[in-house]
Amino acid sequence: MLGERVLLIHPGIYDDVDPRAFPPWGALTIGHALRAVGHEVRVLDLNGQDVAASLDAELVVAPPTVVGFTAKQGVGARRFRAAVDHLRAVAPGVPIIAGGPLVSTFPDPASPIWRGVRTIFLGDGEQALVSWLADRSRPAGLVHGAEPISLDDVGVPSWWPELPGYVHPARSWPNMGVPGIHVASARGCTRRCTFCYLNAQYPGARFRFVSAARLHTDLWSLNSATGARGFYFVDDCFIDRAQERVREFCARMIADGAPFRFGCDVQLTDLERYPDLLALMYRAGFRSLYVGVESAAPETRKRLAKGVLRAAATDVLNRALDTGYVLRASIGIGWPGETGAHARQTLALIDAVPRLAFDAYRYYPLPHTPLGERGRWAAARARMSAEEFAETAFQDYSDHNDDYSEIPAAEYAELWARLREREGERLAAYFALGH
Ligand code: B12
Ligand code: SF4
Repeated sequence: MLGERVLLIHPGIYDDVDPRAFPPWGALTIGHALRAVGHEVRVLDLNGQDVAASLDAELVVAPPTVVGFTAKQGVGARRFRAAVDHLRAVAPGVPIIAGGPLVSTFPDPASPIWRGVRTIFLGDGEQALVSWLADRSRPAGLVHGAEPISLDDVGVPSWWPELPGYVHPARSWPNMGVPGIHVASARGCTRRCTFCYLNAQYPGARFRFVSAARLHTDLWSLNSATGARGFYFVDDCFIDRAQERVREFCARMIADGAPFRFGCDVQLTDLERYPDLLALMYRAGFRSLYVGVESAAPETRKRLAKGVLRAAATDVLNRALDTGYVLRASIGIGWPGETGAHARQTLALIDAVPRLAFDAYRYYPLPHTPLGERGRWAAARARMSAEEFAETAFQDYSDHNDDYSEIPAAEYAELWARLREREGERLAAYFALGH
């Protein structure tokens, strides 16, 4: 029964500048679970690679008996389709399966997006895939994932021999000043912003995490396997509601003499309410924070359920900067109900905090999210054919925009151009900071 040769593929995006910026953690955690029960696992990250040529080379080196994809919206979905179509042509007998966030967004196995795919898996893949491989009938269609009983069973695995290639030099990590790597140590989030994919996540968006003790051990293992001394958490959420895990993790790192540097996601309300926690995190080695600002207008923030600030956002951001952190934020426009005045409030916040770096995007309504199910675009989606709806999987925040706001088109174009211009300036300044 055991001993399958499983090839796990991350279709990736075209990123010629830095194709090894993010390890394919979904594939690596599943690979960890499959290896533990005796399967052979190889992971292929196609980020920045030619899809067909890379697949052909892999099929020669190590022909798999099962191929599994991490499927994501946008460019990743286009490359996923290209890879599936290629495999169907050159290796028609090999069963193809898929998991990842795109399954939560498009859970109908009959959707054209899954053409040629035998089974799709909703949610956490580790146990679901182990059970599926153990079942000789290899059930087709939709399989509901099962959460690992504890994420400590998965941890932050360092088994993949290619991980050292994802370590980037100190100059890539402003304010951290050590060679570092992006890592994933949790699932879900403590919040429920109305635009967020986590509302549609299966089996649930409950915040689950690798314990402080296990994380501490695994980061030392990663350090010895890769040489990384900086760890930037890609987790949607690092601060648990009771702050037990984050505080225990900090205590362990302080006891070790704070040998590593860290970055993680936070919310504006965290910066406002927990200055003592930020100070503790700083002592433990945290230096870089990614802030989910999204908008500065209170009306928009309320619609997005981003939390209410009592102090001015400018003061909140400046205080964190003065504590010694560098901040990079995610900031969008085109929100439902947003007016030109609201978007200008966001631009004003950016102008008022010159040290704030940020990534700009235009709102895109994800299906099954509270905001994405409102109004005219949800109605328009309901009228689409299955083919047309599947095509929307290829759209994402960066390259597709129907403008869902109340801002007149010309003003919207101008505001977006201003946001992009500032984004470019701030990111350039951010990376020029060095260490
Ligand atoms: C880091 C990250 C990135 C990195 C790239 C990371 C990389 N190499 O994977 C960067 C910054 C480049 C990036 C870019 C984008 N991203 Co992104 N990203 C993330 C983030 C924050 C973490 C991913 C991660 O490592 N998770 C940890 C691992 C352990 O979880 P996982 O991959 O989901 O894997 C689990 C399950 O999904 C499942 N699973 C995964 N693969 C497989 C395969 C099989 C066979 C099975 C059975 C199960 C299975 O099992 C795994 C373990 O339980 C997620 C949010 C999140 N928390 O997941 C968003 C997320 C994946 N990104 C998303 C999006 C939309 C994008 C962009 C399109 C956005 C944009 N336009 O800029 C781009 C382009 C990416 C693309 N594919 O086209 C969405 C996907 C939405 C969707 N419904 O598909 C997410 C969910 C966030 C969101 N805002 O909605 N992203
Ligand atoms: S804080 Fe981020 S990950 Fe959590 S619900 Fe809001 S947008 Fe989603």
